[in-house]
Amino acid sequence: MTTSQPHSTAQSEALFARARAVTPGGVNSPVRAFRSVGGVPRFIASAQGAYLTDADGTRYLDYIGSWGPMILGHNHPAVREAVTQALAGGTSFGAPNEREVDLAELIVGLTGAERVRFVSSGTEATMSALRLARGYTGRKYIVKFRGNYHGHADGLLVEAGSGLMTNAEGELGAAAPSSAGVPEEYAGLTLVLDYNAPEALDALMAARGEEIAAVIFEPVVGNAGVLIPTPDFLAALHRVRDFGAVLIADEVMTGFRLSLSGATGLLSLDPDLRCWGKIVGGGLPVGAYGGRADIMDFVSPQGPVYQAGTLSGNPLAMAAGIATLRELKANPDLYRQLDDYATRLAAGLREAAARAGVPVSINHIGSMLTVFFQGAPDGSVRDYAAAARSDTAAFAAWFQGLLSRGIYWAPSQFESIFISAAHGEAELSATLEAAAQAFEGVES
Ligand code: HOZ
Repeated sequence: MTTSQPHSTAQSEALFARARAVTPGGVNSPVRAFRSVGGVPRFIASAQGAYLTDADGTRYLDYIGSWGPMILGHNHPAVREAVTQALAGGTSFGAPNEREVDLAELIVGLTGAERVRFVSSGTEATMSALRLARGYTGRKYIVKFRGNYHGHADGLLVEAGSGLMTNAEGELGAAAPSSAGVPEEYAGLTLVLDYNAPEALDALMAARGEEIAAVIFEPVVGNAGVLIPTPDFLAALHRVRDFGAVLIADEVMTGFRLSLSGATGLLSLDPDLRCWGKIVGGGLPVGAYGGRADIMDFVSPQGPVYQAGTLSGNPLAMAAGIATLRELKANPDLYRQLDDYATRLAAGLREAAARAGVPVSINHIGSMLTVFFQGAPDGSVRDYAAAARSDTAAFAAWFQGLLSRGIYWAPSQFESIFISAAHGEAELSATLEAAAQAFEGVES
């Protein structure tokens, strides 16, 4: 697996050409287009365990895991069985069903949230949670952090992370770090601060706390690459409630991934509301938001804040989510296993990079990890500006070196990788061997 091979990409190239004719940029989500790393995006034909197979029949060891939800590995038998069973009973009702209650009870039991509302994506979850916070407080302004990404709702595409950290040509920061089409009046209601800067947050709250409806944050950032919060920053986040602001943890990536109770549980946080996605749907399109009953009861039809959706609580998606959460609940040791894999992966990558003379700084927590191509000490990349100092050309060369050796890493410097239960010893050795060779091909 680790020999660099000129895999055929003819089928992916042909599909990409067809896709470009009918879809903007040939993809349905920007990072997938490989623009910041170059080359042909692989069109995936199937996925099993820790592996993806593309349209040309090449098998890749997958570190994206659909950007998080495939924590059990692709096509896990329990999830497949649950979806198959649900399918026999119909695909959508637009009416209440028992599985919604089952999944909500599971989430409430695992996280301590008192009420949950299902939607169909993480973007819908954050957008709805913010409307709720505004309805609950009667205030207009929200606070977010530079490089945090909370989906693509207007007002959240302000100094955002993920695909917004690179422009179409993959150049860092060359495009405005927000989107065209967002009226400045909306963006003006979003106040942006640096992540891990508790003094700035305290100062803003002291000056304008009475105007702030909500502070939304990634409890561990995945969308600027992995950034880990400092205890001081977490303490400052909790102080925003002294001003009546609603504290919203965006756990779309971290929920049920960093622990059974997410980053919130792992880091002992106590947000008012949380947003989920990814794992909650076991790989099917689901998002959710939930938290304190007195706030959640402002949601329609109980309260005056409107939010609705025909596909919310979809029976197939609920079935996949229930099966995934039940598996996780039945195997709590999995989190230790994932952390052990990631810790050994980080150590091996550090060693290999040092041998090749390539400066890297690795951030890792649980099963999330980013290799920043820069010489800062490990753990010191703590905000957007620090992440942005990475050498994206060196990252792209390393990414291509991995891909040609059958390892599918996240195709951007500013994303996390996600490890699954299906990643074992063979996968770890293959990755470290390929990574060492790929580092040799990076000009430093
Ligand atoms: N923006 C997502 C990662 N932060 C990628 C979504 C996708 O391409 O599926």
